[in-house]
Amino acid sequence: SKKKIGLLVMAYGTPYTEEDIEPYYTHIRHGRRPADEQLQDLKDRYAAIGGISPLAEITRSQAKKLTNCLNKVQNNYEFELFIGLKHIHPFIEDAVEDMNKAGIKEAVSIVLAPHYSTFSIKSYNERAQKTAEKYGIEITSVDHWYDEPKFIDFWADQIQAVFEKMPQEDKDNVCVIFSAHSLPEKILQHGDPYAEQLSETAKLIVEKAGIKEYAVGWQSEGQTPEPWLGPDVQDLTRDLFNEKGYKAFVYCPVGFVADHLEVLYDNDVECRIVCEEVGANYYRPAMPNDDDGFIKVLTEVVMKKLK
Ligand code: FEC
Repeated sequence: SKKKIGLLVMAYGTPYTEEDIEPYYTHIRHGRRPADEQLQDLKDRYAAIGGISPLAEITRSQAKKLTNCLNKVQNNYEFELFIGLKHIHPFIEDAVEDMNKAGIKEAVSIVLAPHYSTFSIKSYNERAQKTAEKYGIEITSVDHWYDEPKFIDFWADQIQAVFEKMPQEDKDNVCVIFSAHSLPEKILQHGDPYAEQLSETAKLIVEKAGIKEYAVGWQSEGQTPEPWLGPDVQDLTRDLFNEKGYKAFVYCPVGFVADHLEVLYDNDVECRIVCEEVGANYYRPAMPNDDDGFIKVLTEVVMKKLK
């Protein structure tokens, strides 16, 4: 008979209602309440993408489809899904507690973000492990999957699809900009692999898709006085335009896996504005979301970890 195993799918989380925005933002800021104008600014950005983010629904759908797919591709395990979020309920700790209540002793975890950083994946995994230890649950954690061949293929295909629909003039003068969420520059002092992993993802996609001109940048940086990883994608767009006169930019926020605020606002609103300023065309391939091809990527990553 099949062995029961927990599947802990971790993701960032998003406010479910407007009232959730303040506690959510406070949690992101490690318990420090944002100033009124910062809070208003965030509320305005959510309003600009339609009120609340589609992320909650997308995360749920990705996790459910992954569970179904895992239960289809093999016969040794029966995966039981638990969703744990970083900044809103159900929190990572809640998910592990629920695992314990369900009698789970062994689990595998994956974070819905491809690149490893001490600020991101490490903190998700540590929170899960800490709670798991309390209950004697053994969790095997996936650390990263930024170079998974099917993941590279997925983005290469998405970019090709965008190229195919472009007018020839854009195709001949296009630059692809790869990006991930910026982090404080100080992570580099501790040998954090985050920046290298983003470069590697970009390089692999470029090779696979036969892209001629590309650049790597960072986006969505925080509002703190310390330096953040750069160049920021907006500055980068202006610089690239001034140097090379590109007629089109294709934004690939490969550090994210869903349509959410950081993509729908920071790319689709803010980067588009810069493109309009300089007179270039804005393109962004579809995000992975719950596309079957992307679910296969995650399935393969989890299965490899169990072997
Ligand atoms: O609700 C939505 O649709 C958007 C969800 C969302 C995702 C996301 C991904 C990442 N973040 C990462 C790091 C930071 C750091 C700060 C920070 C701030 C915010 C704010 C919102 C927010 N993040 Fe986020 N992030 C999402 C949402 N993030 C809202 C607060 C307002 C703002 O700054 O825009 C800075 C904290 C500070 O101020 O000190 C650092 C990283 C990722 C990608 C990896 C992952 O998904 O875990 C890294 C999705």
